[in-house]
Amino acid sequence: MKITNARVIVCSPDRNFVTLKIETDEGVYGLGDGTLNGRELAVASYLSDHVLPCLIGRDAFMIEDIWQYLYRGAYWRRGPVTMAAIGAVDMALWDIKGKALNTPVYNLLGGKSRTGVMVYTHANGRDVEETSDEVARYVEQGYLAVRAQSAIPGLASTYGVAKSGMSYEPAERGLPSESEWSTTKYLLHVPVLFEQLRLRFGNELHLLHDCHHRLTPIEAARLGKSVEPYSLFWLEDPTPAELQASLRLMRQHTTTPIAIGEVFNSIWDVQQLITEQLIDYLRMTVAHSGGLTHLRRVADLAALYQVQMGSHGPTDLSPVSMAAALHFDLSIPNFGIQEYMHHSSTTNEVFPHGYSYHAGYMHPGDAPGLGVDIDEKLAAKFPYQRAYLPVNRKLDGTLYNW
Ligand code: KDG
Ligand code: MG
Repeated sequence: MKITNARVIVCSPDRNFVTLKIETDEGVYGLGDGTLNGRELAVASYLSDHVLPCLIGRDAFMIEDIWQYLYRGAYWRRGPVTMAAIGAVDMALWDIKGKALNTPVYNLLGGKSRTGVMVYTHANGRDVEETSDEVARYVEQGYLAVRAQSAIPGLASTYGVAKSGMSYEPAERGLPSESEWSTTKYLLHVPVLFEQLRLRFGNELHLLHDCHHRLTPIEAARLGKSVEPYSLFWLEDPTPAELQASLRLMRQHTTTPIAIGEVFNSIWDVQQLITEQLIDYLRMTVAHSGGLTHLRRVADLAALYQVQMGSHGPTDLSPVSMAAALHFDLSIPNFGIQEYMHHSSTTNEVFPHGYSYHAGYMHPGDAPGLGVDIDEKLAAKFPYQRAYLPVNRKLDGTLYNW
């Protein structure tokens, strides 16, 4: 089955997405997601200008060889733009193979290891009470796990918390806005939030929290210790982990489980975190980690060290990524939990899909391939709009870790 055409579709149905469509001489096509929040056009150019011309005429079934060709052949390895582009190609090829063999992608990955994929969703609010009411709303919908974030008293805006009356979306249209940060205020506030949530919801609900890389290792250790009484499912991105060894310090002080990895792209970015058992959950995602071909290798390494996978699944990955993640989660042995933020109805209309949610679990569906399509006519009505993630500064103006 030969690749005859490949093109990038950039659209913005409420937010920007980069979708790759690969077509073959047998009429079967596949979709891949190459969305990199705030840097979308860099991936689109990497694909259109440098990768796609090399794909024409290749055998679409040679997924491994094409992966190695794009990774090793480029000379310049790793990095989010490169790995998102390779990820998009890889996803599209698994989609094609599934459709050609008339089976869902999870069957190509070894078949189901479980009946459903436990997901967590996001509750956030302007104060503890509003966040708590959001958690209650999701508990009513059957969620078994909820990530809770609340605005920090005394700060004008907090990343990860929606503006009043709007659903939370990480990027904002236009040039980057700036948020304020105070570690002192944050460390005082988070234990109060979780104390209240445990009082209201008891001990069985899985509660998660994202620090968005804001703390130094010793501050992260302190936070991990102070929330121990509230048994978090995980504390995410407590400290930026480019310096993987810094997690040793946190580990020495707390038994709160740690999740890291949504900004990482290759097995080399997490090797020390995994082999020294410095984390409990790995957040790398199919889209930004070179696709299913590479993430499977990462997951296998993680399994040797009892690290479970807990993939990133925000709205800034398209439904194509969500589907790929669910096929992956359903099949791997060391699955932990999957993030699930809800796409807008316009996004869902542009990307019709077969995955579904029921009582705390998701399922990718049994359609051949990934089970997602794109309505190109509708997508064309929503052209790209410049958008960025906010920039973060301390109260004295210092540009701070994000
Ligand atoms: O693009 C960045 C967002 O996806 C990220 O900030 C959201 O931290 C996030 C999460 O855990 O979903
Ligand atoms: Mg996160």
